[in-house]
Amino acid sequence: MDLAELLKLFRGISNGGWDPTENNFHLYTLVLAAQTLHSVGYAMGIQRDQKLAEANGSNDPKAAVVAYFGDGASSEGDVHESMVFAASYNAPVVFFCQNNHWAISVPTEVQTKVPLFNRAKGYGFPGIRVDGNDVIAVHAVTEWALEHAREGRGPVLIEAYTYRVGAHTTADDPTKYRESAEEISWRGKDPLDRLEKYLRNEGLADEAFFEQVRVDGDKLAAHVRSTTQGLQGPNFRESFAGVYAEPHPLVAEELAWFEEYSAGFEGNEEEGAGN
Ligand SMILES: Cc1ncc(C[n+]2csc(CCOP(=O)(O)OP(=O)(O)O)c2C)c(N)n1
Ligand SMILES: [Mg+2]
Repeated sequence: MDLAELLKLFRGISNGGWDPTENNFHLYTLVLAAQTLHSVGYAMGIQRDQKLAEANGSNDPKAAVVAYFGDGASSEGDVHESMVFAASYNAPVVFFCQNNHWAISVPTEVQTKVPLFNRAKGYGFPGIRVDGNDVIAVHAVTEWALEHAREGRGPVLIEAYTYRVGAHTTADDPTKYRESAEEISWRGKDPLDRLEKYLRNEGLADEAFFEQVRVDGDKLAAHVRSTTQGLQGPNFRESFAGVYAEPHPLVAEELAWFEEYSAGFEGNEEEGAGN
């Protein structure tokens, strides 16, 4: 999907923003780890649909779900519950934990006393640690895990071992809680540089290819910048309209209050209070 479309959510302009069915890509949840529960529920739905389809003689390719979450998110109860359910129902789901060593200022050692992939053993399904800075290895492991899930062999936990070289957000200052030496050593393992070196060494891509990648990248960046900068402020009425499918008196009451409150911002844009 268009990255600029996705950034509407980050700008607070949209509560979701895209149609999950269009690209088979679900909406983000800002509530850490909630997506693992959604994924297992969805995977259990797939499982039931497939049983019905097979009973009706269908030979359609089988589907599975991948749920992405961080090392910090792995401490949430939601992850535990979803792994219990995934194992109990042998759900076609791949849990992909991006262990980038940090959850804002909290290091992974605080989140877990064992390597994260080992947790899968306790739930009764395979757990694999992969070098998260090795693009090809991550792709291969994900493909294997998805095939495992699609074939009805149950869930898999992948731990992609990597590092967050930058700050968590623009409001975060990593110099307050970690040594820059750690950052520098991981910068040397940059996955893109590494892939480029590999492709060059193996003679799999020539200079023209890398030049094209640079041109495409610059074009995409320019598109994302101009589209994002051109986005209008949020329409707060949409937030109220999306709470329930049917009108609800309490929502209507709260919207009326908010409209009155917004109207108090004399001289500002109509949407001023919603920004
Ligand atoms: C349930 C919940 N608690 C707290 C937060 C605030 N929060 C946002 S990101 C974050 C850290 C996430 O760390 P990690 O899962 O390691 O993901 P990373 O940012 O490293 O990709 C926290 C605590 C939240 N969004 N949801
Ligand atoms: Mg993290």
